Amino acid sequence: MGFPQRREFAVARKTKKLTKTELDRKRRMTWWHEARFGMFIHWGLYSLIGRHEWAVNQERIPWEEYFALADTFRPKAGCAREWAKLAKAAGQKYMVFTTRHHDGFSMWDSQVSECTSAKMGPGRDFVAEYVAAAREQGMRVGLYYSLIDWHHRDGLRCLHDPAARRRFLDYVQGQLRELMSNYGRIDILWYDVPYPLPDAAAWEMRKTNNMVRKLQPGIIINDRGMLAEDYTTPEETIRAAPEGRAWETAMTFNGSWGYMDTPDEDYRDARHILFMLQQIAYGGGNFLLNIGPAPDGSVPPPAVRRLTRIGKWLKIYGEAVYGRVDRGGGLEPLNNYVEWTRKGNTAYAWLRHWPGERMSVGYFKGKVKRVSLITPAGPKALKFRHDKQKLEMWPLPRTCPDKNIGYGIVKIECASRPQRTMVGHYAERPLWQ
Ligand code: H79
Repeated sequence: MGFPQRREFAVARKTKKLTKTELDRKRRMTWWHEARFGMFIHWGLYSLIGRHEWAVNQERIPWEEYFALADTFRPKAGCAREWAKLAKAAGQKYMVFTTRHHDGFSMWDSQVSECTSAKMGPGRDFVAEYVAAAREQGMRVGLYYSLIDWHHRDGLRCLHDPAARRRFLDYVQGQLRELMSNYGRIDILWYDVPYPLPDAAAWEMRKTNNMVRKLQPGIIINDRGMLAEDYTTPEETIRAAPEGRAWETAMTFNGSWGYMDTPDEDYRDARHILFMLQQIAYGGGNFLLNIGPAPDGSVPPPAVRRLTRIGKWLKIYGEAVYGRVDRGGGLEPLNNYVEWTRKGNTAYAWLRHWPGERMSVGYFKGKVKRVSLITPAGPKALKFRHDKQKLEMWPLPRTCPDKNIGYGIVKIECASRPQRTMVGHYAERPLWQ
């Protein structure tokens, strides 16, 4: 697993003058940065197989057999509402739903395909259900769309046959037009796997994204359509994009995007998710955490349990995560148990091991104004003493006030930018290299 490259978290240089394109991007990305944490949902025919969303490809399952699964795809009513409620309870602020994955099964009433959830088995428009549910819970709405299509007759032929490419692009553009026209406001378009065509020109991506933006003026588009667009998308890893570039880590809970009934211990646990959320926030990124609902639409209990605990934690400590968290830099971890996020002149110390009744942070710089311990009952002022060597804070309770996940937050408000580096003492070195 990778972690942000601390050395890359340099402090923002003097703000250069932004071009209009950059300024527009900055404006439309504001809510997204402040939201920080989103829910990814992979759900489709592959969920009925329950062995990863690539099963049809990897196991060479015949198409007739695969699409026959649609006949038994009978999810319960209102499942999308369950996901949206769970996302809200988890403290997630946006959702991204697989409208069509690589298998070519469209989860809405697409007019340009025969393989849809409306025409086949379920007889339902899941995109419509999802969008309504997300909106109802106050979530921003994202749509995932796979460019690769394993099932479409021109999905591979498009590489060598111009007529096939025309048909395939008409299909892709037709589907995107439907998604961008028929479901009200869409906040995010999350492309995936631009295979097999070699470049953006072959995909007609400029034209397509112009159409998308014309239909959805505020939309944010990811970088998987062979154009950089609005943000970079590391998958199953945490790696910061260069300064000035937005990024989002998409991650599974248990190693599969589609439903897979793995044992509880295969799920990344709540403490680790929080650790990753902190790492990502420190690096100025977003976290899109996936669930793979079961065929009936229910969310696997291990994911529900973890998301619920994380949401309970974020209700109390969310200010260290949401809003105008600055890309970090210069706040080095204290051994392996205190990490940081920063908002302007305020540093949040994330304690995943409790130090006892006093806390001492060596090499801390910045004019400290106020220190408080965040607790479920609200903030509690701490005494502090700060000299060249260290910042000392007390009285802390004997044990971590967070009985839910055992992750505490101490808020250090300063009159200047807080910093903790060991330059001049020991060479600065990233912890994870
Ligand atoms: O939807 C989830 C995954 O199914 C999908 N992205 C997440 C969000 C995905 N995961 N891994 N991959 C896709 C692998 C992609 C492999 C590719 Fe290729 C490399 C596609 C194109 C280049 C190998 C070579 C497979 C096709 C050609």
